[in-house]
Amino acid sequence: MPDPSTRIEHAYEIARGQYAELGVNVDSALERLRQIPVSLQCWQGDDVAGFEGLGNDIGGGLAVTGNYPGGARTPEELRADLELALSLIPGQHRLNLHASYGEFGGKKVDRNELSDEHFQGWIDWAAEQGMGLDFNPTFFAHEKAKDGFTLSHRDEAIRRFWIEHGQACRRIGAEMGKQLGSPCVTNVWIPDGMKDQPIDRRGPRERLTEALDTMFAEQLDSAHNRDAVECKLFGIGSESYVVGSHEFYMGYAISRKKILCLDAGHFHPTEGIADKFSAVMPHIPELLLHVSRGVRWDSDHIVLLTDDLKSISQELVRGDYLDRTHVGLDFFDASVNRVAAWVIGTRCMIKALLLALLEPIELLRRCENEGDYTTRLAMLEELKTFPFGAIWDYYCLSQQVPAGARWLEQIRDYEANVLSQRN
Ligand code: RNT
Ligand code: ZN
Repeated sequence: MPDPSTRIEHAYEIARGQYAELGVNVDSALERLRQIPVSLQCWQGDDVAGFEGLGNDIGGGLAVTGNYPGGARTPEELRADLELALSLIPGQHRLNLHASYGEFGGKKVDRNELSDEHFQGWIDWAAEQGMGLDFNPTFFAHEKAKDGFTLSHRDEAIRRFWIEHGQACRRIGAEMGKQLGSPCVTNVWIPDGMKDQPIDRRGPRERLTEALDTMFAEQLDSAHNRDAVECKLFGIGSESYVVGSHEFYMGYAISRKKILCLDAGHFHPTEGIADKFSAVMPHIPELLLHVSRGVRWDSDHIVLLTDDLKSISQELVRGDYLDRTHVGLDFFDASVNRVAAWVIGTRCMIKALLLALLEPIELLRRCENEGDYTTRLAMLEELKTFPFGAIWDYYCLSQQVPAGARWLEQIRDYEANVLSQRN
């Protein structure tokens, strides 16, 4: 038996030849893949709890289910968990932080008083890791969000409080981007909405428009901070009306030149986001993705290599949108090892991107342009049994991360030695 790396290299050479027969240059596909950062969501590590001492009462219609032991309780633990996850994922990636993950040194700092000093620990750590940061104001898990409204609240003082929070977060994002030399995408998602039959759908949307305009008024260098807005169809407790709906934010992003964030779980269950990229991209500067997996509802299951995920990456590659797209993950599952959750989901995201980069796009496009839909269909099916796994294993090997399921051994060791000591 040859040693695993010799076997992987050998299989790679054969697979590479097979793709080359279709005109696919595997080496350039891998080179391109290396340059696509995926932004890992910090909140998978601790069930969206954050470090403000609020525990699991996150509100906003967000539900984390499962009680697998070992969730991170401190910034140090979360960073250690992330370091392990990152060491098992090929490529250079980013971390997506929420404002509730600041380091407050035991002091009570309210959301409108946040500043970059509360995130310096994260910035320093990210610099050590050579990774960029993305950011999110936290418009939930707070006394002033309890009645389901934040930026669109009818009470001017509450609105003002959340506007100040957003303003503070944009400045923090800019500081992160400046210090790390890589623009921070600061994404706004608010839970605002109503459970049952609203009489006034107009008022909250007008107030939200105004609040966002005020929040975004300060000009920040786009080399440091870029603003994104995230829409949603409905949430738990906002089934009848969501202020920041798709139409709302699409109009907002287009008219204000903001990044539109499409979360894979934020539409009707049979509606995929992949088809939307080419519809919105002619009108917006950049796209942010929250790649997620809804099972029957926006359940934020761990991302797997599903047809939905494959379509998302195919559309990014086929449409040549990668340069204008920020790929972020948004899932949180507390029913399995949380570090493994990051590794599984992120590796699947990267696998899907690789699969898309390995498509014989020119050949498929030629078939389509010639009206030969028979070949197009036949080829798409034939590609499903191409030796993609050999290319993936080689990519892992070349990025010094375990190929195959061997990464799990390290998670098991960590669980036995570190996670099991937490309670
Ligand atoms: C909620 C949105 C939002 C959150 C994170 C934690 O439905 O998807 O992106 O998941 O901010
Ligand atoms: Zn999201």
